[in-house]
Amino acid sequence: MLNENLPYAEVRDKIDHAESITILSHLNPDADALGTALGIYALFAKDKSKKVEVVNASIDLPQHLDFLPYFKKIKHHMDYSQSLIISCDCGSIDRLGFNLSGRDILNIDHHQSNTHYGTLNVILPQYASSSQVAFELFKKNYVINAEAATCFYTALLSDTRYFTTSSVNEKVFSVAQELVSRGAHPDTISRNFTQRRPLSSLRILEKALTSLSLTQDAQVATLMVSKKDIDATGATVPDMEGIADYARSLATVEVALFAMELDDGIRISLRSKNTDVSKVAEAFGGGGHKVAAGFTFTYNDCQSGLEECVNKVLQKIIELGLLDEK
Ligand SMILES: [Mn+2]
Repeated sequence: MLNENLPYAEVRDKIDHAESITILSHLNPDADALGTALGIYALFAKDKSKKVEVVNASIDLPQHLDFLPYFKKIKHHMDYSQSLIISCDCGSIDRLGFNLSGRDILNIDHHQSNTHYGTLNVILPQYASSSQVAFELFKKNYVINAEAATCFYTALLSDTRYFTTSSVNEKVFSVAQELVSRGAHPDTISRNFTQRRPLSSLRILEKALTSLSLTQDAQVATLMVSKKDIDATGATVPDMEGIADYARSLATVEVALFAMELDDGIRISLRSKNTDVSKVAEAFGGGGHKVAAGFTFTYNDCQSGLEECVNKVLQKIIELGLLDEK
């Protein structure tokens, strides 16, 4: 079934008129960002009439996603200066990591907080993943081959936490079914996605769990890892994805907060069961979804480090009265 509200003709027109295309996704990309970008890349990879590049500004990519078709094609700089930009899963233009002023941008996303920075914006917050948006947008006029289906399915599996989030509905399963019918293999993808993590990801999880503390009648859980922990385990930012989910899994916990002391600032990842944590992230200049959001404190904001940052976020959760609303 097609969604007739989508701008199929405008998208095809933009792509038809573009001599070259640059597919971008957000800094520190997750599986939805890269799966969506690589899935779109797969639609054009064999089309010799068009120059297409897939680029992400972060050097550290989640290496366990290297099973995605065309993963090795991802570059960290843009070669085309006049190309059509297709941005994937990225709520604000600065999170793409390049100067894109004056560029033609097709913005494909599902973040409620998206700032509509594109020249054409296809933002569907009711969809479970950006790959679902891309699949619905491209399936009318482009052949969704097995490579694209594999990428889009992986992205959907990841953003729905294996089909367990509140965004999962009948439509999500029908998209999954359409992707499987186009050549995505659920067993291979699940095995590749969940059973190839590096040792450093468990070592840093151990450090994070040791720091667990509960406040607000055990409704808020905090976890943190210091620069020292990160150095000692050799963990990368992608290794730390999903750590906040462990704290959220506790029966009493409504909001989980995970703080990472990184080189460029202290990154805060927020997860909740039902509380709207995107309001907290937005208060600090970040964004995200109702139950999964994040932002980064620069060291100017938080000179005395991790604990001060965590306290600021706890204060904000209380100040916004979020725990009372749920
Ligand atoms: Mn996403």
